[in-house]
Amino acid sequence: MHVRVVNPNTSVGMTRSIGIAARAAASPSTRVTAVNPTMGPASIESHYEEALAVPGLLEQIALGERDGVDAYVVACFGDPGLDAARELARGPVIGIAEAAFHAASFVARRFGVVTTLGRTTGRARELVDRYGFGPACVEVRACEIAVLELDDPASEARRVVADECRAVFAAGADAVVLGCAGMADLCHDLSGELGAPVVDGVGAATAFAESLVRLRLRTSTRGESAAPPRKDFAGLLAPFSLAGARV
Ligand code: 5HY
Repeated sequence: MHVRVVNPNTSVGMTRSIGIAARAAASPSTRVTAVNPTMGPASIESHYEEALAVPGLLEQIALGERDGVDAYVVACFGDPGLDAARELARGPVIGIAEAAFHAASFVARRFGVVTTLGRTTGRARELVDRYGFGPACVEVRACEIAVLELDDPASEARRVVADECRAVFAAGADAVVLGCAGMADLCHDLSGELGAPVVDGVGAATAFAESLVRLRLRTSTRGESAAPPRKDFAGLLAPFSLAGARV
């Protein structure tokens, strides 16, 4: 099978590390390709950047459909464009936040989230509630570290993330969800150091995507996830006009 992991921002270095995390979670027989759009923000840390990342994400989903991809991962913790991607894709589309919350709920009664900038905690809390994990989520904490700083070996990121994980456990959590695709490479070391589950959404989403394909489950073509109706798009978005229903 072929799982395509889409980093919706345009930072190639982050896409590379996301691909490494995804392949580590996938079966050896699964082909995992990690891509990012050629248009859009270098990182996603605001509603404005999230909104402007979605066209590039959807373009990558359309390209994946041409390539016969079996399932997709939206590798950004805000799960941007997830519902729209599900209208385009035949196979399953998994957001890393949704996947991480589910994975945490399978191994712990209560979990917390450690994310990047404080301004992103509102979206994280909103997704916790949207996906039905409000009662299970004891805290959402921010490291106040920029997404692209996570990739900088000279930064204090790893220490700060570990400190915030400890604070989440002190608040009563039994597991921690890492709130950024760029934290994926910290997951296993932190889990060992802290002696409790630390969940990375990239790996969780990749594993869930594989399982759904194995279960022969595809995104429904009914109701809200049916293909969008034909419609003209003007201006820069003219190429996003769709030919019609997906088969
Ligand atoms: C992410 N931004 O996973 C989110 C994290 C965040 O560019 N990739 C990004 O801070 O919301």
